[in-house]
Amino acid sequence: MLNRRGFLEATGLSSLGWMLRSTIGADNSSQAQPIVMSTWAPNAAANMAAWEVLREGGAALDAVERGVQVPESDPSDQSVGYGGLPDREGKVTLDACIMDGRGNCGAVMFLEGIRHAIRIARLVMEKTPHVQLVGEGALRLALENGYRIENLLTPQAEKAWKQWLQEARYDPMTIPKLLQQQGIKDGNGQQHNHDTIGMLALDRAGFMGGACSTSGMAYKMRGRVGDSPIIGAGLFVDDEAGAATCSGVGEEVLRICGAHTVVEYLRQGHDPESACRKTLERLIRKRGKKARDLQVGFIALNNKGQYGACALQKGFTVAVHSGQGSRTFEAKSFF
Ligand code: SD4
Repeated sequence: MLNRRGFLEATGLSSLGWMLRSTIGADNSSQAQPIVMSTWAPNAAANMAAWEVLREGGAALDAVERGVQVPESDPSDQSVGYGGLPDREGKVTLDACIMDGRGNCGAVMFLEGIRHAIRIARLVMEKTPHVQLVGEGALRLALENGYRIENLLTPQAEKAWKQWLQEARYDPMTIPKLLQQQGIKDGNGQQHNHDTIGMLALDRAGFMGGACSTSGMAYKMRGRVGDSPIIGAGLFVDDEAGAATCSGVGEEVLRICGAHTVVEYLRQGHDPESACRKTLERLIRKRGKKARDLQVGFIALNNKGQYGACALQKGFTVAVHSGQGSRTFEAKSFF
């Protein structure tokens, strides 16, 4: 199946593509200033990998796919890919999605044994007529494309799971405390389990891309899928407005179609931080006092390259890289 670029080349429409690009692109100039941003400050390393692609004039979609693979391969990152904390049955199951700003997207959920879930999400996008593949079907696509099954459960993650089993109490807000008691830090140096990577990018041609990858909430029920691989919840990208992604308790993000809601606020003219804040206000209105015990953090990048973030609780950090260098900051929060 042809991807968008292949289609444009094959049909001689690439000049039309260029015209569209300058009409709907980042700032209506022929060259945008590339930029990449990610959930969680320690993902600055992932941004660097994405930046290598952007700096060379590469596509935002390729950049985010490259960047997200960094934590997917990092055994000390306990929320993503290899080394991710397992479900309550001791199995590591991965969720990921990828999207460009023209509505092309792909996702995998409940994928086992393949560390680079993001690559399989891209295969779904480019090699199938579908957007989402789950479990065995997603695994089959990976195997048909040359991937091999590997054990993603590291000894450290297994040890943490066995300790958790002693009480076996699932509560997204107390699990971070448990990990803290166990002295377990993830690869991001964070002592909690909300470390999904969500990455957004704007490339030189003015196109946007986003990717999100996670092992989900630690000790979840078998088969549980959160927000991260759901287009519109964990990630949404639209060249006409901007892009958003998030980290935190997926059930809460799903209730408000989080990332899509942020992008719609961008479309209405809100700056990125305000778009994230308005979306969280909606969550707070729906959840009332319960919101005080939850963590959700959004990041947003508009098609002019402006960015922002906001979270329910303190401690949600963000990493940004552009031609001006690297920056990390803590998002403003409600509580
Ligand atoms: C989920 N949003 O599966 C993810 C959790 C998360 O780091 O952010 N984990 O609900």
